[in-house]
Amino acid sequence: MAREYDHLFKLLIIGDSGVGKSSLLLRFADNTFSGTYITTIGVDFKIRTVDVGGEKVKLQIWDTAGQERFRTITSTYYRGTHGVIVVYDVSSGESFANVKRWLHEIDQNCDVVNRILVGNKDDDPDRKVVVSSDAQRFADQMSIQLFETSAKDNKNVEEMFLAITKLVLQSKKEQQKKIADQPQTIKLDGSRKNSSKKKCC
Ligand SMILES: Nc1nc2c(ncn2[C@@H]2O[C@H](COP(=O)(O)OP(=O)(O)O)[C@@H](O)[C@H]2O)c(=O)[nH]1
Ligand SMILES: [Mg+2]
Repeated sequence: MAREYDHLFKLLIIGDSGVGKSSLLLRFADNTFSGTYITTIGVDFKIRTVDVGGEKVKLQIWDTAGQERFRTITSTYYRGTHGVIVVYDVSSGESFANVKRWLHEIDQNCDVVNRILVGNKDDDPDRKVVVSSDAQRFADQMSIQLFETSAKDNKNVEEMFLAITKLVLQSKKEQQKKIADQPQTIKLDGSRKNSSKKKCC
């Protein structure tokens, strides 16, 4: 029987309330969009399996269920996370200004994690206040890839999720290679080095 998947990754979507996190998840996982505020999607996460270069990657994507209103997310959400999607709304300067706080929160909870920056609601030029070039400059400074998306118009959503998936897959392969290249040493006391609690994955 064919294997269900080759890799299982946990992704997290964070950012200010109302920027469209739940909408991005519903677009990607169910290909639907609702014009109303999505207070809850009924479950903590959604699953979608994607193909990356012939490998099946099962994504478990967690939504924050409204706790982002308090501008902080409990550290249990971050546990075991491979990739974090940080979302702002291109029609809200405040949500863009808050990206720094969200990045800081990731740093506090994770030693090693892949990140991607997303400017959502990029579907109405009249309402756009976060200029692409400013966002791109900030993303470059932080060494993060930037995607401008619209969950409403289904613009760049697939591309963005695939990009973070590829980053996570690449990190996993680099890590595996590092381990394979290391000389084999067995510690007799069974202790493990590097058992930092903060490490997300
Ligand atoms: N124009 C536009 N509106 C969007 C988009 N994504 C979400 N919204 C709307 O923004 C509001 C908040 O979306 P929601 O997904 O609940 O945001 P969350 O609080 O970050 O999860 C809802 O009214 C959505 O319909 C988008 O890409 N374009
Ligand atoms: Mg939501």
